[in-house]
Amino acid sequence: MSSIVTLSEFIMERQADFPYASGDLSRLLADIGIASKIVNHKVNKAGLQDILGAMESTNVQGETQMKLDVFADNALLNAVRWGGQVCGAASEENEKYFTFESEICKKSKYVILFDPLDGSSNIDVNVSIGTIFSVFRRKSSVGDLANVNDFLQKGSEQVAAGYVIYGSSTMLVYTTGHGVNGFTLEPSIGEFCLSHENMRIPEDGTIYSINEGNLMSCSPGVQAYVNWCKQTDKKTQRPYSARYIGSLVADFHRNLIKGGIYMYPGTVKSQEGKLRLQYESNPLAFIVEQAGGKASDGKGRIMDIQPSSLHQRAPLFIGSKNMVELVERLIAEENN
Ligand code: AHM
Ligand code: MG
Repeated sequence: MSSIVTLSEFIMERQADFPYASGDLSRLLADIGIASKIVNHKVNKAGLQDILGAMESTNVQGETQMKLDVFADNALLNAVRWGGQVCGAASEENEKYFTFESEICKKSKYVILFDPLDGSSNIDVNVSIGTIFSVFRRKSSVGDLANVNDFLQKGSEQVAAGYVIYGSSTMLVYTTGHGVNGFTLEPSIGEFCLSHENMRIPEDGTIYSINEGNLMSCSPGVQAYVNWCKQTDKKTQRPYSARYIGSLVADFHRNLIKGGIYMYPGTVKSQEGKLRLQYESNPLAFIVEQAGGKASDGKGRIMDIQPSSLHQRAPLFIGSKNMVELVERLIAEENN
């Protein structure tokens, strides 16, 4: 039997690859692993504990928050605040970012941004949901309080990013810019164990994921691409399969493994689409690029966008390299 490598063992092994690393990032990743186990526990029990249903409060995007969103948000915030490896945190569920005032936090080098429970409208119907996170080195001086510039950095500045999918099994997938690795939670021992080493996304795929109900209000380039996906062509194995769960982490995870493209384009009503650049698109973009894929807003690289506000949205085309390049090309052609 091959030996099992747990997330903590793997993180520690990898830290040894960087001789000057202080271990702070490793500890932060371990804290996130622990928080996600707490969230996982709650997600699995959701049906039993009457925790389902909308709370009174709505989040900054005006959407109804589910109770589990609040729980996951608190679990992550507490884990990173008490872990002491970040000087601040921003979450999709909160309008303002948090600065952590303890001496240990003020002396830390990093900030974290996260979407604590993405796809939460799916909780009620037992469909996979996820947590997404993104870590940056702070811009402000070590010892000071975090400020807004720490959170408004381009995705290309990320030092780590990852997601947890609460699905038929629970998995944590992350990158620190040296490839992508996936860990499956083994419930009997309560540990994430290395299950998907050095994940690579196929350059081409046969799956396209988009909320096609919106297609008529998408740009002609996006419509042209979706129509192309549906045409018959033996050589490119078309028509492709349409697969849309409506839960970004789950749609992304499937396409990462099988090859495919996920799209949330701008629409007439919402030019910038729906997804948030810093909480959703950037972290997944970092992962997909590290796995050999691409992430674009339809015109250029997601991770090159300079954010100007904390909850900014951007169109997203993410997945297999050749698929993303083709949709970019069709968008450019239609625009000319
Ligand atoms: P959320 O952050 O409020 O959960 O919204 C993000 C979710 C994604 O998980 C999913 O891909 C998308 O919204 C689905 O949106 P739509 O229902 O418009 O297709
Ligand atoms: Mg979300």
